[in-house]
Formats: sequence, structure tokens, C-alpha cells
Amino acid sequence: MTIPRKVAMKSAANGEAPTFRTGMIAIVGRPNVGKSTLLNAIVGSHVSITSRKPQTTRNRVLGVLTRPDAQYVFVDTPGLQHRHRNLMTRRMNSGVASALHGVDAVVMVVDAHGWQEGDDAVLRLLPKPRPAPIAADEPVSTPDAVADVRADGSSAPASRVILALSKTDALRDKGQLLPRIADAAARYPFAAIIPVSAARGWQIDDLLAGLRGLLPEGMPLFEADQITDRSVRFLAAELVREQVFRLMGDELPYGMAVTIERWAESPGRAVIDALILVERESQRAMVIGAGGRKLREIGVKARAGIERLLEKPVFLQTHVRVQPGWNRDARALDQLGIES
Ligand SMILES: Nc1nc2c(ncn2[C@@H]2O[C@H](COP(=O)(O)OP(=O)(O)OP(=O)(O)O)[C@@H](O)[C@H]2O)c(=O)[nH]1
Ligand SMILES: [Mg+2]
Repeated sequence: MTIPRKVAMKSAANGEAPTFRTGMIAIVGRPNVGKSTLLNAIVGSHVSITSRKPQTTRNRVLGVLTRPDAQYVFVDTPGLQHRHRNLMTRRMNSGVASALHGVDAVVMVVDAHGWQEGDDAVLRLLPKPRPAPIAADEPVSTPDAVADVRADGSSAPASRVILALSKTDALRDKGQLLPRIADAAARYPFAAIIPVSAARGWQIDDLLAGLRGLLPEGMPLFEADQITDRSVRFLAAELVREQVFRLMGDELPYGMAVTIERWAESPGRAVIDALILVERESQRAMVIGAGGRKLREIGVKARAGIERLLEKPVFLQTHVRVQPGWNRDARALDQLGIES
């Protein structure tokens, strides 16, 4: 983490410094609802990899957005899993639960196409909402309260959770939104329900405005130009894994991982060896493809992403190794940064 630096805080309208707010915001939801795409749209950079396949995000990834009046520190989390409960997915699930502790606000992402069973599991992890007062003069005991009574006496939100209904650009009938908003509102006292499209950038500013109201006053935690806490090495490994996810069939992802074996960087170029771990020989053959074509395609696309990241030419070598049971092996998971 870097030393906080003061960012511009003057309000153009009256010369007064507006209250600067800073806070941590967890992005949670079932797999594949568009959490990472939303984070990338918010911070305006590809900090978290995305694909059509569930389990794309495996580690918590920070994405930071600094505006003149607020710094939003988002924590992207893995999709909460129902199936494939091996050691890796158990760790991923507990990572989601722990990401919810100590944050100032939460964005729960639900696909606007409709509420599913997997969304209920996410709901159960959310902080308990503040119970409604029984009578005006009766004090309410709120040990799990997620909203404080504000010093200025204004009514506090019932919770610190905003629901983002995602992928609204893909909804054929936008008239479906209103009943879905009503349905979601009946399930949890969300501070706000905001239909968004990360793909089109729709209503991202409304989401940020809603979140700002939930953040405490405070100085920024990160430099204004810092957008993630992850190293370029981690991001490079993720960019390789993203291409494997995007270019392979449905069977593979749960059994593959990527590590960086060599990283030699000079001002003019970077030489990187990436190792793709798979569980079975058959998967190794699939990743390599006929005549090595698939692996070459993975390498070409990943290299383009890493070159954008490093802003210099990259020489990327990719290898594939069979390592049965790595995703049940605590040491291998530790090395991959999939924390317990
Ligand atoms: N049409 C449309 N597709 C989207 C949008 N946001 C995400 N997607 C697609 O939904 C799929 C999943 O997106 P991700 O951002 O990887 O989803 P995730 O929730 O982070 O998934 P996990 O990390 O696996 O839990 C990808 O194919 C995205 O391109 C959107 O606003 N509109
Ligand atoms: Mg993700």
C-alpha cells in the first residue's frame, strides 16, 4: 500500500472543500453475473479478468477509483460457488465471506435476467439489515446493525448494500426491470437498487453516487493514479489464465491454473515464462491443441494484453504441465495466492 497523497478537493462551484469520502466496497454475487466486468468499467482498466465461464475470478482483487470528492476501493471477489466444492472452491467461498467483513459498503450483483437460487446464497452472507423500529419511542437493539444513526440526524440507510442489476443491455424487454426491482426489494432492504450495464457504461455514475453516500469521511488510502494492489506479475499470470478460460471448452477451467516461472524485465522489453498447470494428460493435449495451435493462440492473445499492461514489447513463452490434484493441495493453492 502506498503513502496517502492528498488529492484535489476544491469544489468548483463555491471554492469550498467538499467532504472527501474514502471506503472499501466489496463486490459480491454468484458466478458469472458480471462482477469483474463491472469493476473494470468502474476503474476504466482491465484489472480483473473476465470470461463467460464461472470461477473466472479466484483471488480477491482490488480496484481503486479516485475522484475529486471520493476514493472508492473495490474488492472484486470470486463468484459464490454451489458446486465443485474442493479445497480451492471452499477457500474461494470463505474469501467471499471474509471480504464482507470490515468493508464500508457492498455491491451485490444480480443478473437483470432474473433472481436465481445462487443469489439467495449470496443474500445469506450479507450483513443483517437494521430491524425496523417497532414503535417510535422504543429503543431498538441493533447488534448487527449495518447502518448508524447519523450525527446530523438524517435518516440512515437500512443497509450498506446496493444491488446492481447487471447486463441490462442484454435485456430484450426493458419492461421486465420494474417487477425485478420490486422482487429484489422484497428480499432485502437494499440501500438502492440500480440497473446497470458494465458493457455499455450505463448508470455506473448513479452506482458511484449511491456508494459515495455510504462511505465515511476520510483521506485517500491510495495514490490517485493507482488502480490496483496487484503486482504486474500477478496480472500477467491472470491475463494468460483469462485466455485459457476464453479459448477452451467447458471442462477445463476448474482444473487449470497459471504461474509465472521467469520474469526478466529491461527498459526495452520483458521476457516472461508462464506455466499452465492442468490436472490430467487429456487436458494438457486440449490446451496445446492440434499442432500446438491452441497454445499459440493463447500465447498471442495473452501477450497482447501483457504488452498493453507493461507498455513495452513482451516475449512470452507458455508451457503446460500436468500436476494432478493441485486444486486440493494447500501448498499449491498458497503458491497461487488462493488464500485460506
Ligand atoms: N451483455 C453484457 N454482458 C456482460 C456484462 N457484464 C458482464 N458480461 C458478460 O458476462 C460474462 C461474465 O462476466 P464476468 O465479469 O467475468 O463475471 P463475474 O461475475 O466476475 O464471474 P466470476 O468471476 O466467474 O464469478 C462475460 O462473458 C462478460 O462479458 C454486461 O454489462 N452486458
Ligand atoms: Mg469475476
